[in-house]
Amino acid sequence: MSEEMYQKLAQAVIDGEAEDAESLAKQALDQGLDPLACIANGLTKGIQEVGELFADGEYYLPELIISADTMKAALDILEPALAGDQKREVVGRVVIGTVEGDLHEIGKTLVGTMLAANGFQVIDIGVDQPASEFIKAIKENDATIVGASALLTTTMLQQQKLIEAIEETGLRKQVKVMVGGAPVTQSYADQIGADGYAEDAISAVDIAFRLADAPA
Ligand code: B1M
Repeated sequence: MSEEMYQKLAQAVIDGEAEDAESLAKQALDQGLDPLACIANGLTKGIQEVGELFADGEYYLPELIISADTMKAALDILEPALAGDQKREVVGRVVIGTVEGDLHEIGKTLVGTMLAANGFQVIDIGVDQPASEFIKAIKENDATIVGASALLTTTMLQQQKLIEAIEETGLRKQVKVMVGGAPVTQSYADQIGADGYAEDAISAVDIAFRLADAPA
């Protein structure tokens, strides 16, 4: 039954049917399905397929936008169920955002939701954020971890610029840097001097616990 639901959720994203996606997300919760599994095995599979259709020239920008909006509509229903799962004391304060020049928000938001669900206080500064905004938020919130997401090969360079800017402002000892996003790899993270790299939202939680020096 769950496999069928995952496939329906994926298809709704591929077809850009937001109302279907919302009602499927509600049904999935009513049926007691794990919201994280619905996101990972349903919605994410769908948006990945959309990415491939776009790369193959079968989908254009409007379809990409409609499918992304469809995924967000279903996430709006599933994410609160994730966040309600686990309540703990605040483990650390994380400033998270997507780097300058990059408008991709879904993965970054999902990582933020998973961190919040696992006891981190998350300050999400949004997309297309220059290093100066990350730094402002780190200072204002006395953050211990900063998370920078990048989905484009062109914008992942901004993650390095962010680390350099943090060093220049003398905050490097106070804050650990975690990077992620589809084109980012562990070796790139090592190369730019990041403290942690996570491939997906689940491993981001483990990495954040390690960076916070707290037991998972
Ligand atoms: Co864009 N886009 N896009 N796009 N888009 C990609 C990334 C692309 C791979 C599609 C493709 O060609 N196959 C391609 C990048 C190519 C490249 O650089 N190598 C691409 C392109 C080219 C573009 C434009 C340039 C298209 C154009 O205008 N011609 C343009 C750029 C705009 C800009 O940013 N300046 C563009 C625009 C868009 C939309 C705005 C239409 C839309 C985003 C809408 C939105 O977010 N509100 C969009 C979408 C939806 C995609 C794809 C299809 C899906 C991205 C997504 O949401 N995935 C994407 C193809 C793909 O990724 N397969 C694509 C689902 C999400 C859950 O996964 O974001 O990877 P993801 O996040 C994961 C992990 O990466 C990780 O955990 C998350 C959860 O598991 N993670 C972190 C992410 N951030 C992390 C941070 C961490 C740790 C882990 O620590 C801090």
